[in-house]
Amino acid sequence: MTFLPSAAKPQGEASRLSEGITQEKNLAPPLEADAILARLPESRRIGRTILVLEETGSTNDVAAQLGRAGAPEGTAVFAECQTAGRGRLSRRWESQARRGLWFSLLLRPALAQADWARLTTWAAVGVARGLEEALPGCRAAIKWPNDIYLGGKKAVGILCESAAGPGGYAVVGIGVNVNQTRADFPAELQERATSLRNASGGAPLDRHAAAAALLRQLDALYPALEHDFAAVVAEAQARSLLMGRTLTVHTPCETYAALAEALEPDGSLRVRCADGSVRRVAGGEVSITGWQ
Ligand code: BT5
Repeated sequence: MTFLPSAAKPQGEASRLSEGITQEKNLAPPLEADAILARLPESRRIGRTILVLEETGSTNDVAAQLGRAGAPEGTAVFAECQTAGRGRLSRRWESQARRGLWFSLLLRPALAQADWARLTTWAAVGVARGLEEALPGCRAAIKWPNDIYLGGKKAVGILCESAAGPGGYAVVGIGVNVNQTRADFPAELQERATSLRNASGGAPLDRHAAAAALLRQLDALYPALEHDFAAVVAEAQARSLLMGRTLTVHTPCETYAALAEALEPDGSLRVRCADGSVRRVAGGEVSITGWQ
């Protein structure tokens, strides 16, 4: 708790804070750090320390504050509710209380900071494996670069942020829809978003087991970030929703149509334009033409 930022409400206050929230929310078992820790291997790096907050603005901000304060690599910050959960370009991330897993990992990869961009691909593959462990039989697909889809709908968003320089750190924020029903999502997301519960046919899932599956898979894959990134990229490509499809690519400078060909060794996307030219898309936004 030494590192706990002032804006974050620790879990001990949960019962006092819960007055006035809906009965259904109260019925969902609260997330307990100990119940996640008990399911993790002793040797882990990811999830070495786990903090669960009842409410905060964004777990990415809490993890960044911990990073600046020198907290150890692998610290995981979960929040039951985020009041300012965000996606890329400051887009809103719906983080309904006790329905999902809203968490951020504090990392200090032993790589040149130019290679920290690998974290998005690593997280996408690790989370995809974690979802498949949590929900046996499901198939998790990656919509490059940072979304995970189940049954054609978005179930997870990933937001990587970093601070360069000496003492630099990276924060990997992961939002997993676990127990929402369709009606729990705002109207504009109901056709595009899903949860593990929806994908499994309706029964609520144990969020502790799901959190532990995600952390275990991310931990198991962490050495590959440094030593076998080609295998991570190969798996991301095999899981990709984009390959062989016509995309609309939006960059800050232009918008153009292109065919998704492959992932490059650094995790960026190689596309082929109508005139035959090949481009490498390192960031920005892609949408599949004729799709959501
Ligand atoms: C993302 O951004 O998908 C990254 C989301 C990262 C969320 C985690 S939660 C823990 C940590 N703390 C944070 O504050 N953030 C991270 P992007 O690709 O820009 O997608 C954002 C878009 O996804 C929105 O504009 C909506 O269309 C859609 N969206 C919002 N909430 C959603 C939800 N719960 N499920 C599915 N789609 C959602």
